[in-house]
Amino acid sequence: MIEQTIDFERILAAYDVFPLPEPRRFGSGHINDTFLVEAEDGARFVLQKINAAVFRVGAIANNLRLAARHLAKQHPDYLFVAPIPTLAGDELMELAGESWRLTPFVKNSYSINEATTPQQAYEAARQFGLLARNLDGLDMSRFEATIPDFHNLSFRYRQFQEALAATTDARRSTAQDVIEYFLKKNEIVDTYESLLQNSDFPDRLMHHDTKINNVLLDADTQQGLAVCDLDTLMPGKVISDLGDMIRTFVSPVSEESSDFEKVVVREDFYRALIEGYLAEMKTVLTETEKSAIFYSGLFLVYMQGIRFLADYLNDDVYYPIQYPEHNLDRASNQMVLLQDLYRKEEALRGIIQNALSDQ
Ligand code: GN1
Ligand code: MG
Repeated sequence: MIEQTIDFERILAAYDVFPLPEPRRFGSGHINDTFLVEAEDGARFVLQKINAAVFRVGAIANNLRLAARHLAKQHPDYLFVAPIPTLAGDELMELAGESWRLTPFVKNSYSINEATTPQQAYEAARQFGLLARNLDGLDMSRFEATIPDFHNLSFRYRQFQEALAATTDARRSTAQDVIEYFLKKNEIVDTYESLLQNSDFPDRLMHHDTKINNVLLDADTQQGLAVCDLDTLMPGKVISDLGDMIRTFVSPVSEESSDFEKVVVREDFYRALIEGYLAEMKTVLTETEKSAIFYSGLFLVYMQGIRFLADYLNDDVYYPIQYPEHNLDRASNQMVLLQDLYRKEEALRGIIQNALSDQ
């Protein structure tokens, strides 16, 4: 990738922050450009350029402002990593048609791309549960979709079908087995559509990107400190957050691995994440939401699988790739994970049942 020159000094001057040395790229997000800023006085920040082709930038600012206000009032001890306003009081710094955002770097925190102990899965899930619990009951009519239809599985399935119709014969045939598998499993879309009809399946403010690397852990105690990457904080369904945790916490290797034999559901990590989330959310969830916990893993792994696959069929226009079949490998990785969820369904449902009945 060719780095364009970024006028960091000018952007950061809007915050009265003076970088030293040059900010460097940070983290492993796909969509925004993220930099770590070290300031003259030793303070550290995370600076991000928001991808305006993907996000409704104004909606992000609106949602974070509303959430931050509510949390400051109702849960003053909760660590919400909200954007720092510019000296002019804006949530975003606009320069040359681009939107920049600065957040504090949480002291002594780190993040991981794969969970290596069940305790990490517990701590991370608990952080996402705590966020959802602290935001429970907020009037959602003032929140906006930062990406319309982001986790609308019917919409994602249509995009997949469109990509399939429009792709080249070469890509269609290279991806044939994976395409067939995802088409065959479209019962997951039917279940989604029937869940949406259920009046006991409410909208909630969800994080919508609960990957393990979006949790900050304490470097000394390994306990969860906070969650980050709040661009998709918007109304949605609990299966989004639960599902993306299952998708990214339970396998010893991440979605980036093409060592497919290593893509498996570790039951002890699954248990830890369910227990961590329910430690905060058990008293909040409705009966229908509780009954959809196992389904949430199928839902999100399937959706991410067809998103990667559709992008491969569309010639890789969305997810950055490092080699030609990267998106196909990511889709295969999700397929293998989905197969293992089905294979272990009975045991996993037992884990959920136990966690729900524990006092
Ligand atoms: C994207 O940008 P990042 O890495 O936080 C994507 C998520 C996917 C994820 C897969 C806005 O998240 O939905 O789960 O990649 N975000 C957007 O790694 O599309
Ligand atoms: Mg993200």
